[in-house]
Amino acid sequence: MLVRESLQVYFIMGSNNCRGEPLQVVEQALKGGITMFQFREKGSGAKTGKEKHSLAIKLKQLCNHYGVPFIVNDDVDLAVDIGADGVHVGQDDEPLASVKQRCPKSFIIGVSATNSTEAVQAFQAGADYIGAGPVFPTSTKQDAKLPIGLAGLEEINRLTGETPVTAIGGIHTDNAADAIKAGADGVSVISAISQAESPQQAAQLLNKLTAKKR
Ligand code: TZP
Ligand code: MG
Repeated sequence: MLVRESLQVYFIMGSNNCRGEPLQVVEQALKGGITMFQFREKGSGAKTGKEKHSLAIKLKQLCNHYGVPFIVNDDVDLAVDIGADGVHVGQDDEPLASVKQRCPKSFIIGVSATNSTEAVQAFQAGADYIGAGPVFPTSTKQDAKLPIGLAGLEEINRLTGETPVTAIGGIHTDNAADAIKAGADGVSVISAISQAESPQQAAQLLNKLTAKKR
């Protein structure tokens, strides 16, 4: 599947983001129709070392079973080691050129951009997709930059040519469709699914709200 299509409902999660058991939450999200998954194990209480490695492998197997790409946040070594489908890096992580050198050609490599300058840099450096945001206020990421709003998202879309863009930050079922209208290829969410009463239903609804006539 093309990266653009896989971005439709991009669920991002670490063990400290969910109410229930991580494997169960991700399986429900997969059943509901997420189209990409990112393992983002960071922040207080996050697993490290062997525990992180072992959870990553289990989640990767689960995603493989549902045919959904499994992306690792930040940790290029882990992504390569376990044969993930890709890796996602932020502005303060390893530079894209070096990440590309260390990863298989088939890897999907995503880059975060918090403004249009960063987005254009990521586009020029050959990112496979750009995570643009935060679009709306979020309490999930403590050090998140100021929200760029739908206007900021539109601008990033306009300046980054054919590079697929996913909207991130404060995206829920009430504003997911607006992000698509602003030109995003899909939405990236943590709490909208991980904290939902039913992660499966939340994923299902997000899938409906972001479906485009392709
Ligand atoms: N990057 C920008 S905002 C954000 C990340 C990882 C957090 C998104 O979490 P939520 O709960 O979907 O607002
Ligand atoms: Mg990062």
